Amino acid sequence: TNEEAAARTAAATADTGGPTIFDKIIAKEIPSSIVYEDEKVLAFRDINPQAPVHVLVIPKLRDGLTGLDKAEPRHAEILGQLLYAAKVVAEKEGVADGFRVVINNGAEGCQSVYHLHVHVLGGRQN
Ligand code: U5P
Repeated sequence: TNEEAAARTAAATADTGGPTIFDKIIAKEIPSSIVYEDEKVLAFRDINPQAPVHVLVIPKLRDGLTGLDKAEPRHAEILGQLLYAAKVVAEKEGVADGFRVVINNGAEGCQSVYHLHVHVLGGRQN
């Protein structure tokens, strides 16, 4: 039934706190097109772009931040660094005058990778 299919999808995208594909991207075991990197943050092109510019900005250390809903006061600094990096990415990609920043949260928020990531989307009218 549709309900069973929905339950399976939700389970498949549940926040288990386990490793994600982004660990391998951070470790460079999986190649990615890196746009920006510093000590704390990695930004790389989304493998399935939804806009001409579609970059994901992630913390190198997840530190419990499977999703934004897990944010604690100790995460304030990295959260600010991610947003600042999103601005740097937009400038580097030439879309600083028009871009969107999106964080999907939870199965019902269409989150599919449980390592906090900020989508930077630009390059066309959003
Ligand atoms: N994604 C990648 N590389 C991967 C796996 C996933 O770029 O190896 C991207 C998906 O294309 C998707 C995003 O846009 O990660 C996860 O977004 P969300 O649906 O969890 O917000």
